[in-house]
Amino acid sequence: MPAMVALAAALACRASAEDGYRLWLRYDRITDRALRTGYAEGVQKVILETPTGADSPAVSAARAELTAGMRGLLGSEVSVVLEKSAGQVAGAGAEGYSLARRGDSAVAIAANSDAGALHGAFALLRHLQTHRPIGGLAVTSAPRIQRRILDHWDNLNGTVERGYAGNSLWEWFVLPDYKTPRYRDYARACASIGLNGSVLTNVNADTLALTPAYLEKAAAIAGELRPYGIRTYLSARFSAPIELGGLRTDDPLDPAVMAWWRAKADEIYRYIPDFGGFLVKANSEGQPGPQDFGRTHADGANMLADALAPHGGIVMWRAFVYEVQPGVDRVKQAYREFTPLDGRFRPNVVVQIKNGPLDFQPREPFHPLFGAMPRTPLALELQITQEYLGASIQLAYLGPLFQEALRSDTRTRGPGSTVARIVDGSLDGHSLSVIAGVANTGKDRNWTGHPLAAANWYAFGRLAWDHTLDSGDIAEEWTRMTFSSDPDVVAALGAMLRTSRETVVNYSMPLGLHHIMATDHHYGPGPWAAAGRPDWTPAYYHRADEKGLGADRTATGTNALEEYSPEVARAWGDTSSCPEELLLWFHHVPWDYRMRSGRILWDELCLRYQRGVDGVRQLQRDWDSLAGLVDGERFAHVQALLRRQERDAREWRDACLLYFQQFSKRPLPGGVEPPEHTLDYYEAVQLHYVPGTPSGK
Ligand code: GCW
Repeated sequence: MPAMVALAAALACRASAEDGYRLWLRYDRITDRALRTGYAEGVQKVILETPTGADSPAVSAARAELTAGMRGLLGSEVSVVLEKSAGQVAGAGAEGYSLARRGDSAVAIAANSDAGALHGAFALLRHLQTHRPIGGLAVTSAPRIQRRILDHWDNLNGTVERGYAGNSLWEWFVLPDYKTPRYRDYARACASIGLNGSVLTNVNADTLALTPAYLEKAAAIAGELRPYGIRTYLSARFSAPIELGGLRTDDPLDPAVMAWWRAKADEIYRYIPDFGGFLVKANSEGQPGPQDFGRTHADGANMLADALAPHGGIVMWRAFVYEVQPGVDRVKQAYREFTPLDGRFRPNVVVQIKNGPLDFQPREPFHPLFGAMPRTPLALELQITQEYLGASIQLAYLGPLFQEALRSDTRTRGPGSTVARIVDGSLDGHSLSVIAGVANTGKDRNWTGHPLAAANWYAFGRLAWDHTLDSGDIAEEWTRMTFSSDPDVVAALGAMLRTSRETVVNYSMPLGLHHIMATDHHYGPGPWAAAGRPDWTPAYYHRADEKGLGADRTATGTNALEEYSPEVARAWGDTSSCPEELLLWFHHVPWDYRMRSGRILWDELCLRYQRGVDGVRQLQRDWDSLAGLVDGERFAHVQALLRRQERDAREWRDACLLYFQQFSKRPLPGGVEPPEHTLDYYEAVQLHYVPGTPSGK
């Protein structure tokens, strides 16, 4: 081959090798020779100990992964053998595993199920990928939450609501005939971080998904996910009996409606024998539901639950409900609707609640329903896709947000009544437990758009498996697996990931501000925006006036605090003990209020916005320091996106400060850069065709 052609081929090969497709499952050769040799000697053989000791799709997936992984990481062949385990593996639960040395040259992965063995295989590979010692290898791990699910807001036409990584992964039109290899790779990625379920379709549901033709397609996807222990679920549109069945009603207490759903459930299980169940958005944002017939959420959920129960399916009934009700704060409504129903749901129903009472804002207090329905299993819904944190254009590592949500102490049953313990069922003794993350995946070659956004998928899975893990440690693990274990890379990228979410909070909605984004597409600032409904209008939330800023949710205001435990309400109800991060969520605070820094609110607000911009510049410096230490393709991509993020951050700062300055009538304090344009300029900014936007203008 002529030299130039060879060079071009080599470059092309290198470039495509680092396009992000392999995610954290890269298995590139470990360059540290001593380490590699040590691993190769210590892991010549892997023994999979399972209850049957027999082959199965999950076992062969584990074998394939170990073989490819070891070959890649170590350049050596590993022999994988099966053994029947002697008895229960203590501490491994149904899906967990234990890893231990067997003599000098083998490792045993013991599990109580084949899925557990697969999880163990991924754990062993992770162990090596992150360069941990294998000397005294002794790890036992089991998931704390039973169902760990990705919710895809994917539409049957291929678009993804709030999806920023291209079209849907599911190629409905060519299914069931063609099954892209991506389905397997998706399943591998999910299984490798401990996930075990996928809701394929958007909660703003299309009844077409429940027709035989589409069930056949869904069954084809289910078949690809199954070997990796990933169960398939679908969203269900409540009006399906009318739309598909030709019934005159969807009244959940109507025997014909019940019979229709029973027959539909039976049909689904004929296509997908291990179907997980339904996710339902009802009587929310225009979706049909039981209230259309004067029935309750419990009536609706129970009717579906009864249809699924004979097959072992569950209903995940969302609590994301709000209607314009004069005098009732939007953030109070779900609590008012759902708490009276506690104890009235079937055992195979979970009520699925977003982390905060509003809608996935950059920071929210925990949702007051957590702890308020002890007789009902409550699922936590987190948003992995960055609807309000810069889409897949801005870097926001969400591990800290997820951790903050999970560790929030509701105090409803004394100290330690954390959201995590409510969700995992341990606080109230529930056996059904669910955690869901709204996926950020799409057909982009690198799966998640921003080359660093896959860290959010990763962090969700790891925390869903074990909510006691630290999000900073998870960031480091992901960095090592996805980029490199070079200490400079680990330090710089680790710092970027750890700080990025707070940086986004600072330049967009600091100090508890919320819902001040642009209408509809939600990308960029819009505190002035005037949408139709009052509760879609930023002023409903920021309440800026000449006196001050923030929503009064104390007893003198909407009293949303009354929905929290007395301890929490007391602490948050007083500006002096309310965390400053939540101050403007709960209080209307005078512009000259003295903050803990000694500065007045206005000055502090300005400096927070500036800190956000400075934070992005720090991200840029950190990333630039990695030139030559990470591959050129991802380096250039992230560098370009950070440039855009810096511009976006300045726009947020300038637009919001100019807007709020109309009310505060105070100058910008020292240290805050003067705005580039006038307020009119920012108010006139119009973005078009922002990805992931339902109306798509
Ligand atoms: O966050 C809002 C989104 C909607 C979404 C809705 C929900 C799927 O803007 O796009 O609809 O929440 O969670 O149901």
